[in-house]
Amino acid sequence: MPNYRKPWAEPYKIKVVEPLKVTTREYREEKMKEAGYNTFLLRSVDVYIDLLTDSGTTAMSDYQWAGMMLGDEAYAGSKNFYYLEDNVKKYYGYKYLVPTHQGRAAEHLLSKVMIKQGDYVPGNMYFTTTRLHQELAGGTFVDVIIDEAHDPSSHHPFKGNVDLQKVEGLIKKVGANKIPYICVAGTVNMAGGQPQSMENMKALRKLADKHGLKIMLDATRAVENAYFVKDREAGYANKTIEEILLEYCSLSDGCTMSGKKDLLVNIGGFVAVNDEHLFDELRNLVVVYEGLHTYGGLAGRDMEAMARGIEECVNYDHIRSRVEQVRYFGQKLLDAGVPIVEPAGGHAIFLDAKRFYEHIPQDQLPAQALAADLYIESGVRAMERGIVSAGRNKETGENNFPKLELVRLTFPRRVYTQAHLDVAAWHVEDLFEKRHKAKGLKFIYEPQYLRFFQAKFERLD
Ligand code: PLI
Repeated sequence: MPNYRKPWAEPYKIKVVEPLKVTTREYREEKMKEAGYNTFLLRSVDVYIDLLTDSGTTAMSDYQWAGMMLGDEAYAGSKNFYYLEDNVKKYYGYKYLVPTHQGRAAEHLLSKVMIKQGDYVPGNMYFTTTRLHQELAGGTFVDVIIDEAHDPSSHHPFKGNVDLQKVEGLIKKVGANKIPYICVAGTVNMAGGQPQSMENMKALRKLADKHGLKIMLDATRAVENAYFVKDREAGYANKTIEEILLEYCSLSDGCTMSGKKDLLVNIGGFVAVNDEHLFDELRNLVVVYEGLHTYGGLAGRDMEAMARGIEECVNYDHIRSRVEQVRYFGQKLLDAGVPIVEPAGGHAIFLDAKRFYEHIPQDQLPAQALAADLYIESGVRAMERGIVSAGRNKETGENNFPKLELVRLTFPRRVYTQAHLDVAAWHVEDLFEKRHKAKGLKFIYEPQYLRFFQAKFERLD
């Protein structure tokens, strides 16, 4: 037997390729300046390895592409909708489905239907679009994630867990009638792609039942969460991903979904619930904002691809390679002493900009600067997840100062090979060695909503 670790490989082979453009440092410096030091404003043709997001950037399988040809583009009652509905029931367990064009559209509908002015919505850390829709509907988001989630060096295996005492505290303070639902995500994107344990979700269910509260799941990466439960939680090693996913969802009353992540599609989402009355309201509202309730802003072919994506994403070999690829990248950085959020998350590795650029204070936007510098040095595109993403306080208008000041390197599903990961890791390590030269940034343009997408910056001298 060889004396090295048994290797694993991506469980697919490549049938179609898309060439990558290699550019010079001078070219990228110019492009970054033009983009106002915001990686969202770069053109993707100028990017070498694109780790901006895992959202909609998936490579679909031949099975999904074949399904695209079976799109039933009827305005009403498309057969692809019924297939999707069957698969949502079978794999996620929810009774009623309302398709939407993507995740934030599902959040929009759910928030509008469930939240009233003056309500409070507890959640295991905010997500940008989720919180904004809750706020636009008149609610106030309250973070109830465990404290370890805000500590990038904590090795807690389930940093996505809800702190039940924080939820109890909120119920005591505002009363259960001011809480339309508890919003739970697994995995938790902004915490570093960290999972929630089944034990924690079960305990939360008990607490919610005691107070007559609903739990709404952000199931966008619930399959990745299921992989972590199987890998880390006692009693789950011999259960299938399908079994774990069903059990997890059964502890909630419904979900919002961005199909652009776990479900391996380039566009699509849905909201799914068990309560018939709530379904009725959602189905009524979807026709206002998205389209008829049997397409919700999607083409028939998109629903077909998503239905097939559900079947593929629960495959153990797929989800293992997906999460292990991320872990592999994280381990390379750790071995080189680069500060990252630990343990590695499900979809991304998050650089800890507070430790990476120790000399840049948070109000000089160290994570934004780090993402810009990484692009200039290497052509690798990442994303800020710190003070810029956290936006301003809805009442005072002051900047929110999140404890986590991160740069996210996010891995599209089935797109890059281990060699791409090696190249990207090498560049991060190289930048870490030169970190002392880095300078901060300041805003020169700040949009009102979700400012990180379109803001522009200038270098500080
Ligand atoms: O990008 P959407 O509208 O399909 O989905 C919004 C959304 C909801 N929940 C979670 C946990 C997300 O991660 C999410 C979108 N995430 C993006 C775009 C990302 O880059 O992480």
